[in-house]
Amino acid sequence: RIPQPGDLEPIETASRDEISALQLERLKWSVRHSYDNVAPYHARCVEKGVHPDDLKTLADLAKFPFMTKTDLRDHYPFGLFAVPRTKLARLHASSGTTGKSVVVGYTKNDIDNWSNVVARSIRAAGGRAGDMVHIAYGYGMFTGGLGAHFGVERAGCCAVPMSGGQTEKQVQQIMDFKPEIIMVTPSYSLVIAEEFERLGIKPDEISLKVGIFGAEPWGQGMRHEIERKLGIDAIDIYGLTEVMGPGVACECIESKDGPVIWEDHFYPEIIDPETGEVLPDGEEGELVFTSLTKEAFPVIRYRTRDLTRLLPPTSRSFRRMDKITGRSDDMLIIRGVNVFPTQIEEQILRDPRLTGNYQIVLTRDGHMDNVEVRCEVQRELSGKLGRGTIEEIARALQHHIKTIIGISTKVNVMDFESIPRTQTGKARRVVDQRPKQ
Ligand code: ADP
Ligand code: K
Repeated sequence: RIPQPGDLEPIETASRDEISALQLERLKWSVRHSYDNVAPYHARCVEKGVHPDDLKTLADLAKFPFMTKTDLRDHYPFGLFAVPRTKLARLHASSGTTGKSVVVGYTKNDIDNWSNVVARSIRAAGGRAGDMVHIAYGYGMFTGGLGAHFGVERAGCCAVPMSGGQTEKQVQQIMDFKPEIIMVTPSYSLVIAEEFERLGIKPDEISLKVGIFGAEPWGQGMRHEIERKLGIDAIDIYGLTEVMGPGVACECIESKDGPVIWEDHFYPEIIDPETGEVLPDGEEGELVFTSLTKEAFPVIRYRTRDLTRLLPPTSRSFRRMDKITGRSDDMLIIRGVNVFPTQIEEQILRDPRLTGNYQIVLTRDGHMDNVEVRCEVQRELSGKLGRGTIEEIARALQHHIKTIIGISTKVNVMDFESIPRTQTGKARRVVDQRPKQ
């Protein structure tokens, strides 16, 4: 399923000079477009004493102000749109994992560009025209379902618009229709995989070859778990509503070394989240995006709050991003130690007896934060392990979390399916029961 040179668009293998030249030309247009058409952005630039004419090189972008999620909320619903409402073709809203949702808009050209980058992502993941794609991302205001859908059709594939939920029906349909590809959140893919297990269907009896997973953080351990349970290649797709939706970046099946950023449409920077200073490639910080072609909802230096690094090109001419370690607001500070749920996930999945379903429950006892890690044994072991083995699993995990992450936890190894499953997409990994400050 590795794409051949003829399957790629010329820009995917262009020289870095060609890419930079295209980026600069588009960047100038995008900054000018925001400045001229988005009043709050104009005001922000005036306040900072910068003008679109100051943009002579890509590095000059650092002089321009940031945009944050708060800006979107402050100008809810349409205050940051750059086109009149008669030019809009569609609205979406963020799923609101954190706080109130935000609304974004697209022109017909925006939908066209979005479809193209999702189609490119599907090809990068090993999809080809003629494939059937089971889409289990939620349809609706969430960008996942419809974003994937239009890309699937653009790639010349057949879309199965299943949406989330109804797990038994998902599995039945996959068995009946035999799609080659599934697009879904990693956490819901595990729920689907468990339903196959329950029915006694083996990975090699499942038609799926490739899964394209995004919308939430997931680590290498989770990748291996999903690949093993569904018998597929698991590919990472990244995106966010404010910048467009899924398909801002996607991994290539031949290298599986982090999502390739579609840099001809989205210009990435990594900044120090404290100082706002731009960091060199390779250093970890907050990912910031500037849209290069968007008409309805351009974003200039939008702070994603996602933490990662920029990596050099490998399978394509574009740079890659490392797996997201977490978003800055997902970060737990536990007795002074910064912890991301995915770090705990990684330790859990070192033990093949445990599933990728877990929950971190935080409580407070006086001034002490207590952390309970709830995890589950695999279906075939459920109810069959002795007390001693369960305790041994818990002790080993506790020890790994302590020595590698540096926090003391109480580990609760539970029966299979003790932890609630997501039906609609993103898993709820952290249950914070600490009193609000
Ligand atoms: P919300 O902010 O309400 O969750 P979105 O659905 O737009 O709304 O979610 C976008 C966010 O989802 C990203 O900023 C990132 O934190 C997360 N995300 C999306 N894709 C991935 C991925 N492949 N890996 C890790 N995190 C991801
Ligand atoms: K999210």
